Amino acid sequence: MKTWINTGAKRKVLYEGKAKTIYEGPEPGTLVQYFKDDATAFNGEKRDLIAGKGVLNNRISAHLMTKLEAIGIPTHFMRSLNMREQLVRQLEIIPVEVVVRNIAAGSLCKRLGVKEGTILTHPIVEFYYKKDELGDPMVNEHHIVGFGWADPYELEEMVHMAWRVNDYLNGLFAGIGLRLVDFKLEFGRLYGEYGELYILLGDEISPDNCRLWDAKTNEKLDKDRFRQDLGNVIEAYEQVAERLGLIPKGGIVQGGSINEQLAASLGEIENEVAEQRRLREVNKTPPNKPRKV
Ligand code: AIR
Repeated sequence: MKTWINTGAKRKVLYEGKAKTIYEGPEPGTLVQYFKDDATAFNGEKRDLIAGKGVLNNRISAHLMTKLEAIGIPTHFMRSLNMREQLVRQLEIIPVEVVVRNIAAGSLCKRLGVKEGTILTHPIVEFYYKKDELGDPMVNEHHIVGFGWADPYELEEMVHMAWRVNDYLNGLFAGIGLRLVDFKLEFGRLYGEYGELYILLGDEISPDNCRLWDAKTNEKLDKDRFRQDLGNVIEAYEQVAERLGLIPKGGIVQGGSINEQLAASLGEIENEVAEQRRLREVNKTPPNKPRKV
């Protein structure tokens, strides 16, 4: 299905993030997520451009969200529009990041002195308050409910979904020789045609917010290559996309720039299950106005 989309200069920017720009979507209740090549770490202190990262993350996230939707985890992803953009449902963002850890790495090691690579026999769920000015501080269930960021039912649903995502992605990545070390999820609210509330997975799932290690060598194939100056950042992202079968062998970035023609020729990814979801916002579109789908 092709979507009318205004790629001209007049399209309204709703939010300018560190790695993505959010534009107004083609119909009410939708947004366009544009994946930039910008990479930042340590709350934006370290930054660089990594040619092709946006294209790879757009594709990887579209694929993983579609897979999750197919096992009954509702996501905001509707379909990819082009190599850098995807159409998503507009959600009421819940300002909480949910992190799941299977293997110790990153801030867990720093905070608790655990050795990197330690297998966590009981995977750990952590919460962070989404607030750049404060550097996304760690919080617990009481902060989330007490400050009204989410109610107890919503929180339970988010944690339940995070466990399911962890189980599913662990298996999916194991099948292509990768260890899912940890990842971060974001959620939002959506109201159905009868006013019922859905909690949907939002944001993206990509090597920008998952730690992925090669199962045999433990080589890091994620954003830690950038954070820790390990080099070959784009090659690592390409490795993940290639193993998922999303780009041809040899990659789409050559000599520091993306092969636009090759990238544009990759098929678009569509989340058919999500497209069928009946929602209040979309149904509010006046019937006499031609739908641009
Ligand atoms: N994450 C957390 N905030 C932003 C991101 N991308 C992700 C990291 C890592 C996991 O959450 O990419 O996969 C845990 O991060 P950390 O820094 O708390 O160890």
